[in-house]
Amino acid sequence: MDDGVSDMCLLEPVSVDSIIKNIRVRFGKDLIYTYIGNVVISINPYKFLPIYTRDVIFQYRSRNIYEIPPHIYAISDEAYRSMRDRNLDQCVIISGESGAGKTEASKLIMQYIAAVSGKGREVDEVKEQLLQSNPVLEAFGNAKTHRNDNSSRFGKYMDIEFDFKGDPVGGVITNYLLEKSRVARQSDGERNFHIFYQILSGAGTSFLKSLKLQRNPAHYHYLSSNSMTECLLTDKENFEITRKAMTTVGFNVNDIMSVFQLVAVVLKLGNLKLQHHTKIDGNEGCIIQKEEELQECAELLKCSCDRLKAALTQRTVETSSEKIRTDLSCTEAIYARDALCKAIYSRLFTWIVEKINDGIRTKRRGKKKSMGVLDIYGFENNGFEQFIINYCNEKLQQLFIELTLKEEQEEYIKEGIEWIQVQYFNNAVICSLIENHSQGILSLLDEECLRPGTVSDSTFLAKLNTNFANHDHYEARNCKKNQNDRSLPFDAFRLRHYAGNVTYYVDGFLEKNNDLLFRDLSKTMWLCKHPLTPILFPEGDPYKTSMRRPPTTSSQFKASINALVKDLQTKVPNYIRCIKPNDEKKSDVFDESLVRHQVNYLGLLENVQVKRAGYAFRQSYTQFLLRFKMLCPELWPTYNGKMEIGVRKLFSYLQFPEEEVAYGKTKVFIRNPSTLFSLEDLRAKKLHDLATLVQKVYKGWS
Ligand code: AOV
Ligand code: MG
Repeated sequence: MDDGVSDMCLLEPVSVDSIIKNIRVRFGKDLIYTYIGNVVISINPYKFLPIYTRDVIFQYRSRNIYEIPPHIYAISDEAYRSMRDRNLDQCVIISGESGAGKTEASKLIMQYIAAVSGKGREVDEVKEQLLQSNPVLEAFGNAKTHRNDNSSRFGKYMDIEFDFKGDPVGGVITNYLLEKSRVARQSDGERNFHIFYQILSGAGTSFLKSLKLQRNPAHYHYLSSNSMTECLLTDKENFEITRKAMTTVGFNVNDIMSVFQLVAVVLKLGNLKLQHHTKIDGNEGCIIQKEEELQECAELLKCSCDRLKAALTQRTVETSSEKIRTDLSCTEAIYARDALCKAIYSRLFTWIVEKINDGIRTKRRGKKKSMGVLDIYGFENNGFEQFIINYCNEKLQQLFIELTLKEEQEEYIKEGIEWIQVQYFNNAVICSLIENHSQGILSLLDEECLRPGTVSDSTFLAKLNTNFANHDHYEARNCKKNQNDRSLPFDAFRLRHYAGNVTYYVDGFLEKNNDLLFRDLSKTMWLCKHPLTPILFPEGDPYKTSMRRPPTTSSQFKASINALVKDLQTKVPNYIRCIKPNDEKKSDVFDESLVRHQVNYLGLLENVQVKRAGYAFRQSYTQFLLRFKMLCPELWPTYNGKMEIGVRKLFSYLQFPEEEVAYGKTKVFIRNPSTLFSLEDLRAKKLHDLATLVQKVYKGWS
């Protein structure tokens, strides 16, 4: 029976077609994992497979990755042991498009680590907290989208910390940019964040009543702005899971109440009907119809109804001598209401992450080892948030290229190993187009946001067009080269990303990047007696006089992504590349052109070529000899010659095939992992023989 090859380095011939065929054959047999060296390629089965049981976990425990079939557990084990035994901090970088299986993969890794690491009351508690942080974050940060019923609408990096024995002692979660626009509006066929539906279908009647909520989601404007108004069957059960998980990760009854009060406030504020109103003086204004809902919001927020009403319908302009109140137009008031709801929800989300961190933060002192798991949102089409998400994916692809294609090849050349360069597409040029310090898209966006005068999304677009008219990866209808491209709208630009072309509509770019909230609103939130709002809106503190402008969304994101990349670079990377088999979320359906597209942009062919022509293992002559010189009588116990000569003597004594080894300027390179395993086996046997000998001698003496 043909199961394909488990490591694509063994493919003959190597081509995109043979890679796809191999993935297809394996997918047909539910073999969803395949290696390229130590990179795991995972294809989403969209069905339950019996490959994640405790038995399977224990099969993978402490085994070399080539001994048993490819699995995400194998790479988890490899990374875990390398961290525990060799003291090398690890990171697992999971990439792939929306719905490819990244989040599931990240959970499987955590499940594996929890199962194979030590036990004990304290350690078990930490593990439980780390695992239970997932349902909480998914309830508040995931939503049903066209591409994925449980799509992560935020990026997550979980750094798990271990003690010297390799037992988890804590962790830190970093979250990246929640897609908060979803709070107020979703595309047709998509849903708001899960928690809204969970609470409506899962909370008991009295709890709902205390939150002043009605059970029917269709009652809420934010949940019924499209066709997906229904709660799902699982929402009810998931509410219980979320609530329990919140308790496990350290939320007390009051915290939980506070969180749900704010969730309720968001739904209720979204329901406020704002109506155009012409005042007696002829000026335009806006009134809130049916004030009961407003009154209930004020009760939940513990603030005065009048103040809340004023903040939602008026604006105070402060000059040096006086305060002037002006009425907001109806459009402005709706904008302000939605902005407030988005701010409450996204800040609440960040607060939840911080709260979880308070619970799992390592209390122990001393040096710790760490393993980071990165699960970021997949590549997407369209507006500002997707632009930021795609920028992040470009950065991660760049890191992949740096570490697996570029550095690898550069090292062979540096070490003087004979090498034919494998060509690959380097996306550094796109990263630079986006983030270049003074002249990238992000800096031009910031510049436009801060520039006085009449600025708008179209002045921003015009600026991009002037700056990037000749850039190979930038296209816009107003650039000469694209003038006749009718597929390009006039109010958009297109980037040629490594993963394909994406058209971005500029509508909302400036506003979303500025992310400013009317001061009346932040001040009102700060003044509420609700336990969380003053924490969520520190800038509303009227005693704080600093009027410094908060950093823009994109500059915050850029800084946090660069910090992330820096952190990842200090660790040994492990890669999981997820592939989506079809766009219908169906099992057993393999859409060849969709897979081909992903195989191409993930650079799998180049990955195989570099790995195949390269060497699986390398080490400095000195370190290598230190470990293995005992296998050669001429070197053992002491050897004072040149290190490289020593290693050559060792291999000649052991009679390994010549093509298995290459000698660089400072390092020895071994082609196949099996050779290294043989060396390790020989060493283990030698150590055993030596120990037996020592025992005999000792017995002889005593
Ligand atoms: P994503 O994280 O890559 O998308 P998920 O991990 O949420 O994708 O996977 C999407 C869905 O595919 C899951 O809800 C499962 O139904 C199914 N699935 C994924 N992996 C497996 C597996 N190993 N076995 C069985 N089913 C699986 V996104 O967060 O949208 O970028 O933004
Ligand atoms: Mg996800």
